[in-house]
Amino acid sequence: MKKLFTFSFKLLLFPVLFSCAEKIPDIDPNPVIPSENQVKYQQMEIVGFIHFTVNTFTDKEWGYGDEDPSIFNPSELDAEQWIIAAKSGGMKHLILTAKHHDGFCLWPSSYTEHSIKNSPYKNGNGDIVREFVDACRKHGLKAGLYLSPWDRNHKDYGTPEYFTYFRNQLTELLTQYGEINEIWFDGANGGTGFYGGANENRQIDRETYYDWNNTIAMVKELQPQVLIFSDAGPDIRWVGNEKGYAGETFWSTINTDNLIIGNSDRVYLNTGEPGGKHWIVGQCDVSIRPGWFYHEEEDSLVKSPGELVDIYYKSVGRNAVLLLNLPPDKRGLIHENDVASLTEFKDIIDETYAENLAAGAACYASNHRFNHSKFSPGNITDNSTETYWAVDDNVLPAGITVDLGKEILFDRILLQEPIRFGQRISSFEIQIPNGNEWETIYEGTTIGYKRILRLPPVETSRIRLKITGANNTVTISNLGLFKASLREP
Ligand code: FUL
Repeated sequence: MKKLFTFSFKLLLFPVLFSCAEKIPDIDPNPVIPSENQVKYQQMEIVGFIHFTVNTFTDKEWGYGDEDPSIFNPSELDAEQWIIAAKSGGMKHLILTAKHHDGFCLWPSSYTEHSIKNSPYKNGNGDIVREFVDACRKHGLKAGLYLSPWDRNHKDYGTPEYFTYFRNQLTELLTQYGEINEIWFDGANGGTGFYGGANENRQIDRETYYDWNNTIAMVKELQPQVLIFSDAGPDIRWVGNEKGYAGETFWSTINTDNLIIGNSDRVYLNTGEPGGKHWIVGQCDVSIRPGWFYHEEEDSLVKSPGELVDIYYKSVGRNAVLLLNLPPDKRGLIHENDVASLTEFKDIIDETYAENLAAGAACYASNHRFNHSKFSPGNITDNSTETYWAVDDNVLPAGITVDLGKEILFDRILLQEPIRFGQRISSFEIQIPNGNEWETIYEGTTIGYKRILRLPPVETSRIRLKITGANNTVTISNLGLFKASLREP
């Protein structure tokens, strides 16, 4: 009875609400939603890493910190070549290792002699951070910087003096190079090192040493728009592995109270938590080669376009951002093999997603909010992530059918939620007609910003998305159908 009353009351109110204020009552956002900058970051989908330091010249992955700066001498360094290579792989943003664990600085920091200023590169007058940010800007990419908290060179590492040094370096990077889009804090911290000649093992308390809350506040004060990556965010988070895979169930929400930079539960990072109090974009880091730095013997071990495509589906296709590393070689250039594989990877993705076979298809849903066009079922096939289908509150399960008008063959399904309202869907099914019944051909969990399903080829004239679990009013912004490029694995 009460339900009936609410229902008819809503109907009565409906024309009044729309005609008077012309304001359509939207769905309520979830308690936890992304910031505008986090949405923009997620929309970039593929970003890149540039790992470059003394290791490139010593053939190591982790420099000890005792390297002589004179070994750092790239013969043909061209930061624009990095950017052009990155763009051919679809990257919209790059992150450079301004300082890796060895402590060697790619910019002439005033706080140390262990830097490019004591190298032969440009007779000690070089600044690769500057060359990098300038090249990014010239080619329309966003620039981010990696500053390793662990420093195996610095004599004071482990004492409060080093912490001041670390903050001074952050200040240099955030005040001398214009707008920086991301600061990347690595979790690897503590162990053996040169430490100014002490050659010992030093450990720090990962929870307290960097006074992270205040360090993060300092970074944001210097550049309010900058996004900070670490195991614990606050803006972008590690997904618990360096293989480029997000969990099949992947929530952008998580509780940072359970996270410590460099000491977090990897399984938790890999899935997040539906009721998590913080929105932290997942970022899947992986190198195009076995190592993060360039090693000649890995020239034949560059990941194939097919392997990169697989990683794309396990990162971007699972609601995360792909961070792919391209390490410059001793010349200071991204190697030809890496460029070739990256370019073909992007061509394959572009070929697959060139035509949405569901574009403009008619859609039907048993329910759409207030029966208003703002929430119309057709919004999921209009190729816009700004429009969305939504149902009335508390309608679950919620089904929507896409009528393709004729039999269509596809093997990729792309689903999107309008994440400005939060992440809602926890379970769904994909169904196709089988006689008079709907047959479920796929069962999934999360969707988020983007979920791509890889299926064996399906031929049908109608497809139904049935949302069976959600933490708030069901809404979907996009359903796309695609046929994979024949070059896809
Ligand atoms: C790790 C580091 O130890 C690796 O050298 C690399 O920088 C990778 C992205 O993060 O934790």
